Amino acid sequence: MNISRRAVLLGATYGFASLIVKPAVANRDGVFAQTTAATSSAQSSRPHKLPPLPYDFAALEPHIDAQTMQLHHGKHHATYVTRLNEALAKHTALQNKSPEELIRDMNSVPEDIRTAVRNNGGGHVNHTMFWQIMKPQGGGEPSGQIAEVIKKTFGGFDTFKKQFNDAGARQFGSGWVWLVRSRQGKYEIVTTPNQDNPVMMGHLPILGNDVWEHAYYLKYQNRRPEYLQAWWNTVNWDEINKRLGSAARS
Ligand code: MN3
Repeated sequence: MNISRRAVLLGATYGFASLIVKPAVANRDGVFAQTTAATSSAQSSRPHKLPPLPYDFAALEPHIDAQTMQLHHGKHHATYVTRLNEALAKHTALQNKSPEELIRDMNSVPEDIRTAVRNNGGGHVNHTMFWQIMKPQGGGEPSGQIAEVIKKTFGGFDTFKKQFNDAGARQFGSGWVWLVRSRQGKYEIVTTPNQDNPVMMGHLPILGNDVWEHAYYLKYQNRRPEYLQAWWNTVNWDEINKRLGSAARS
């Protein structure tokens, strides 16, 4: 009885979520569902782990300083992972979901841990992307498919950067600024508060910059626009092109 009642409740919740989120991700959800069912024990993502930084702490100097990277990865991101695992400890049904799956359908997460998963699952997903879309000796002009998207959508890289940086500078308090592919397939700049990720709104994040003070304060203090400008010198366009390819297929 408990099981069937729970199924009904989950179904109702899921149905509600699907009104909001489904159109852009229906195929991908279908694929995920099959994969999870077939290989749930082998593919358990619990406990979630802090991914290693793909370069040295000092590798993004002078644009992002080594101490900021060390604290940002080793303390801030690590804490999101720890707290996500704590939140999921009593919810075995959620333990085989990837962090992305968890946050994509927040309504399916039990209410008692929903805020914790939103903040810490979001923090884990956001930072995992963030380390990957930067690299030593990065930056320069965009290349490949992302260059075409930027030119077609914004007219050119300079205009895109200006709009992105302005949005990041205007984000009040802590949050992120993103380039997303919307549910309608349009490319847009959006901002999110706290550790919210665009998938919570049905968008697919192509790239994003962290505008929490912990991302820049040691070097830039209150000069967030200066950090936003310098950040482009770290961007890994190859990785962003990979993300764009995945988004276009979903
Ligand atoms: Mn951060």
